[in-house]
Amino acid sequence: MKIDVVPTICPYCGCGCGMNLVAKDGKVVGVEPWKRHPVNEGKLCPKGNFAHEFLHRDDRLTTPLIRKDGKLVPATWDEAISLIASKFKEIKATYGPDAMACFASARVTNEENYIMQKFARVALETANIDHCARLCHGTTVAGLAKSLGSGAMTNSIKDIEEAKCVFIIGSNTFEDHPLIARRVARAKKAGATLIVADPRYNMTAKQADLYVQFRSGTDVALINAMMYVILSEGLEDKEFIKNRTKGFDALKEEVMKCPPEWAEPITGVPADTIREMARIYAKSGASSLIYSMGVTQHSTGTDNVLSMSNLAMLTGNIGKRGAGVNPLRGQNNVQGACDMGALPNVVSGYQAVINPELRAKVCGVWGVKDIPGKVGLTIVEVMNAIDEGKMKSLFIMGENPMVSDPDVNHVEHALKAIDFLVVQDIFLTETAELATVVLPAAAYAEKDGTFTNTERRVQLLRPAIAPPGEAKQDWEIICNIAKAMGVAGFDFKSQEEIFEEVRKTTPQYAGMTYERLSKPEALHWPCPDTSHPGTPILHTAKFSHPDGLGIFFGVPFKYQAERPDAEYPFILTTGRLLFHYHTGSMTRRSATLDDEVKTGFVEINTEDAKALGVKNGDKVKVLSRRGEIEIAAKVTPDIMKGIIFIPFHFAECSANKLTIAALDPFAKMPELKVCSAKVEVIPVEKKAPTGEPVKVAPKAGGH
Ligand SMILES: Nc1nc2c(c(=O)[nH]1)N[C@H]1C(S)=C(S)[C@@H](COP(=O)(O)OP(=O)(O)OC[C@H]3O[C@@H](n4cnc5c(=O)[nH]c(N)nc54)[C@H](O)[C@@H]3O)O[C@H]1N2
Ligand SMILES: Nc1nc2c(c(=O)[nH]1)N[C@H]1C(S)=C(S)[C@@H](COP(=O)(O)OP(=O)(O)OC[C@H]3O[C@@H](n4cnc5c(=O)[nH]c(N)nc54)[C@H](O)[C@@H]3O)O[C@H]1N2
Ligand code: SF4
Ligand SMILES: [Mo]
Repeated sequence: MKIDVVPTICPYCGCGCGMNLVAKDGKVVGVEPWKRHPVNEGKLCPKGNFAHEFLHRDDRLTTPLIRKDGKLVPATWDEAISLIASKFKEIKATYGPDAMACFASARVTNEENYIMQKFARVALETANIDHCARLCHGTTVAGLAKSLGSGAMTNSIKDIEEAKCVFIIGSNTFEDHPLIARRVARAKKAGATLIVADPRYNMTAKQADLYVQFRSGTDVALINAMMYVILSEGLEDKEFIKNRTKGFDALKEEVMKCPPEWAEPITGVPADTIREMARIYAKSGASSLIYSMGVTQHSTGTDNVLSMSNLAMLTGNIGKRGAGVNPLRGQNNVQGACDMGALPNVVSGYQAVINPELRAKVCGVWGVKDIPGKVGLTIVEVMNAIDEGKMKSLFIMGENPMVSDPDVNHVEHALKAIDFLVVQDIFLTETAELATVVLPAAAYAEKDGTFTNTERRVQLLRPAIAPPGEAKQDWEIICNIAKAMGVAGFDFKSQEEIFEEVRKTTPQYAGMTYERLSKPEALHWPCPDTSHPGTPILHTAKFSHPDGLGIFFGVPFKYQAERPDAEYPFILTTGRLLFHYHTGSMTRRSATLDDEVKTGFVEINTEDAKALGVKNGDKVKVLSRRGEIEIAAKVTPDIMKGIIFIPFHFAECSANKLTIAALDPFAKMPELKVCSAKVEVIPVEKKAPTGEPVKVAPKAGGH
């Protein structure tokens, strides 16, 4: 019997906590703290603590599966790879590369994402490569690129401790980024004021000194009114505005139309509360602004993000310690998947595909003449293109759109209609069940490679065990398909070899080596050469635009795409719970986590529930213009009147059967955080056949 303790990185959220996997006889039997890890200093949240439980489930995918006579049956790797290679070649020859698309994954390594986007661009010669960042911080990448020149968290996680004020808006940090929340709690203990603005009095709001409940979809109105207060009381940082920014007049013109009394009926926040939050934020000396999905997942998401940087620049709260604009990146490697160019408009290092010089540079390293120079389709656009008969093949690695995309009835229709669907995952997900070929991948504990966390820290994974059955590394599978198609440039022997190529094409990563990354501190990009120490704080002296200036934008308030009316009177918002992760493919297979919350529920405000005649635990029907679900009601005063909330983790009562695919015009982000819905009481005789009341998990929502 041999026990190994292997230091690696948590496979769930973007905090990027370090942890030790305890392996015995080829199995991971537990997780131990990594005490000196700079992100989490030995602490883990429940998902990290139980991150080994799904690894040895007997429903892990262990062989390729091919659909024969309508059924998925086991096949050899040779069969699977040669079928995929010949189908891809046939579809490319018949319909052209525009009829093909690939989805990369924020769950797998940088190297694997790099290979996926190279595969799309070089082997399929298609521009259609995207991943779930589209549904997540796509608007952050677009908005911060416009205002600051670069779309990432400006300060480090540890730096939050130095804030004098932490302003959290649209982020349930204590449930969704618990080890960043720990830094917020420490800042507060040291005297910082915590302001939380959110439509739900969630676990994070409960820690606040000032909690501001406001209506979903009204962020721009709230922030504009805060800036009105700041300007009319002379609280802006005049030196900073003069020396480091441009566009102030446009901002001022728009903001001065938005007094707090104007914002009050739109947001539902008393004008005096808006004044109070503006004063605390502007006067603290170092205010850290933290935001996440509540801000980004809107058809006005880019506008919302611009408002965040407007507010920070107006008060000089950027480029210094304890301050910053801090979008908390969601997935363990969503920052990295974006850095690696798993996006339809840029190759690795955010180099625009429409720029011939940048393209030529990358093509030089790849040894190819050219790659597609146009911007490809995004996730929702790919689903629409399938519907229109224009998209014939889709290769999905590590995503589960049948649960995570908006309007899943539409997604299901599309994925059933497409000619050739390949899904590469660790489990047979709702999406994999619709595939023509399913490919079994190795999970995080079975691989090396790197993840980049939310603060741009690039960290090394280390394998603790071998993959189950015949499952293979994601990078290896993609390279095998490319080689079977006869395409050169995919002859890699390890993730480290791939990383060496990443360094050549990606300026931000050029100075990193596996050896340098093997230290616990790792390195924050940009790290342009091997003597560079990395960059924990961005924009200290200048912004990333060519002239070094940050840009203000006057942002007029716009309502969401679908507003409540007599037929659908509620605003439906969606999001997450502490114990579950996205589509539940891993957390619902982890006994300890699954035990905490077994299924979904809809949060309804106590007064609304009374008016509807709904009691806590009643099964109700929730309907939108796109679909309907049956779900247990959780009656609570914690949610604002007129708003209902459904966690999107549970396929059997899927929030995304209801959500809307209305898109932000710049980032093509769907409006996952607001649509209109109605709630209907299910008459008693239609309840569960046993007559038993529907159980609501006791700890649902982390309360
Ligand atoms: N436990 C757990 N942790 C996770 C994940 C998970 O699935 N489970 N997923 C990871 C990923 S990929 C991501 S992106 C992050 C997301 O992390 P968060 O952004 O914290 O997650 P959400 O619950 O989607 O939304 C945050 C909050 O936005 C609020 N909100 C709703 N509508 C609005 C609005 O119009 N404006 C504002 N300002 N707020 C609004 C909701 O009430 C909610 O409390 O979490 C990461 N961490
Ligand atoms: N209504 C609503 N919908 C949402 C959101 C919301 O707030 N509300 N949030 C959106 C956001 S922010 C996000 S990020 C998306 C997430 O959407 P998805 O990325 O589709 O969700 P996940 O469940 O994380 O799916 C990842 C898949 O990768 C698999 N996987 C894990 N590790 C590996 C590996 O090493 N290799 C391979 N090949 N596969 C692996 C998992 O089993 C899982 O099936 O959901 C979005 N959808
Ligand atoms: S905070 Fe995030 S990275 Fe850390 S243990 Fe929890 S899920 Fe894992
Ligand atoms: Mo996300």
